[in-house]
Amino acid sequence: MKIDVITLFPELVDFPLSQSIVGRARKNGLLELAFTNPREFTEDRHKTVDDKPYGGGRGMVMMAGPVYKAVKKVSGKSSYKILLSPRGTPFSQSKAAFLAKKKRLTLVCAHYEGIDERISGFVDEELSVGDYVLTGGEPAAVCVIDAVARLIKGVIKEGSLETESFNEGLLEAPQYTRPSVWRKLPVPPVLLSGNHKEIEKWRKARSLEITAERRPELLEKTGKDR
Ligand code: 21W
Repeated sequence: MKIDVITLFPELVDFPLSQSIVGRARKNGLLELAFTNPREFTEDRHKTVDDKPYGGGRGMVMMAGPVYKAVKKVSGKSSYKILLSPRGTPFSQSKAAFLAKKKRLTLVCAHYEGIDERISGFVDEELSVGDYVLTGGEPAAVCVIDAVARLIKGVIKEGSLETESFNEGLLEAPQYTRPSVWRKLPVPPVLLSGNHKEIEKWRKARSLEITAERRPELLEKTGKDR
């Protein structure tokens, strides 16, 4: 898969995705990232990419022109275009799975107080990564790319994905590793028992318990037929 990222701050996206699993995927050629800076598509001496909002208000708004030119330069009809926006629809695991099927993506990152609204007609959809305010779309692009990259075949070990499907919409049971007692805190004995049936039962129970406690809306979503 190739992903084009349109951003004024390519390093904010490039570096976090040069490490660990995604970094390896890029080295292996399973994922190609390319960065395009709207500043390269300005006409004036000062390379202006933003201006004051019409109607007044604080901050600066990114101009549609340079962003539009950057998008047109990198992505033909074949690329699925996403604008990262705090007003977008919520990003999710199912959206990641949908995007992982695409051959090419273009992610557009806003900065400052967002991009001129008229850019929205030139993207396929707008995504948000949650109800909190970021300084720009770059950390959101990192989240989306990371979640999509690990679904590309060969990026992580076969089998790690299949059982997952976001744990059937529930939160996962807690995990433990060595030592079996740490600061007087023991690992739940069932996990040391070797009884795989009991372990499975314990995990399912903890999973339901912790989901009911922390994210009750996840139980309602898929029903309680578990
Ligand atoms: C933050 C852009 C706030 C626009 C004054 C009057 C992309 C994001 C972003 C940003 C505003 C995502 C205003 C979750 C996010 C993003 C930068 C709004 C409007 N100012 N997901 N009106 N949270 N954030 N400013 O912030 O670009 S996806």
